[in-house]
Amino acid sequence: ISRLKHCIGGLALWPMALAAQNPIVQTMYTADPAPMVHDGKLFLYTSHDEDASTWFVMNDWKLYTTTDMVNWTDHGAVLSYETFSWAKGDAWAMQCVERGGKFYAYVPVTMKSGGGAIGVAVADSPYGPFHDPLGKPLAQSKRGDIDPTVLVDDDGQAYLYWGNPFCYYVKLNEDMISYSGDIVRVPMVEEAFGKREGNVAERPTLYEEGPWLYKRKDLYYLLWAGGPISEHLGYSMSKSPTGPWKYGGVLMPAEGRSFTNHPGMVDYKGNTYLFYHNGALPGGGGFTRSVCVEQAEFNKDGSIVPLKMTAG
Ligand code: FUB
Repeated sequence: ISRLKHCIGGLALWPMALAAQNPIVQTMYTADPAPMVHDGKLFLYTSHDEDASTWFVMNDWKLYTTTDMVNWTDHGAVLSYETFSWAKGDAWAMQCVERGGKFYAYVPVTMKSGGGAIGVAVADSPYGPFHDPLGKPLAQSKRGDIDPTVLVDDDGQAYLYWGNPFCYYVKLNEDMISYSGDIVRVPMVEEAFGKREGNVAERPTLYEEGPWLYKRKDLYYLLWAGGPISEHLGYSMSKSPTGPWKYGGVLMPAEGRSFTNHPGMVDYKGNTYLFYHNGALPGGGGFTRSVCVEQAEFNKDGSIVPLKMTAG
């Protein structure tokens, strides 16, 4: 089914209630989808590609919502790198989670002093307004501080993962804006992230960036974008939120005009959805991307049935 999406007064919707069509957002370039379910609604935060051809130009984060996975409402930009007084740009992949009625948006930005860092902004509503409670970064390693993902586990402990080319995690405190203990570097081993062929000096495994922490029953999943060259989506599984991780295989092969991809998985109304991005819109490419979604299925052993993009 191929139909054009119409935009009426901030409402991005399909003319009839039909099956969802990819890309979800056809009115601008969006990337790095981060779904969150709250109060019966699916909130989809995305980063936003300005129309650029040589490198990422990304200044703010957008919000779209749905209750049927078909009709999406466009809420515009809900957060910008300017929310963080210490940041100078690069509003890359974020994730928002709810805890105790507050909404915490974890973001990567480039600092005015140079280098990347993970910041956190807080709001009383998923629509914002978000403010920076710290006035400084939440977490910083030695390098590659991008792509934060957060899971609040059933026992209340929250975990923050992030990083490229390394994968790090910390245990967040109950306030969600501080952490305890050291930043831990996840062992980059073949058993956890698969074997990379070719030049493996710095990246011995397939892991590249874009971790997404997801829990289903008693199993934890770390979804990620993998290399080499154009990114595919891969995943690792564990019985614990801190590993050891076991490589699960390719979740979605590299395809299409975007050299990056980025996973976001969520359960909604009895189904599980994988959000990702590609360059499917006209003019689409590595710096002009579009968010898409596929329904995910699981095998009895918990492994995920591989998916293909339905728009390239
Ligand atoms: O969107 C900018 C960067 O590209 C993200 O941080 C990565 O995950 C990749 O999608």
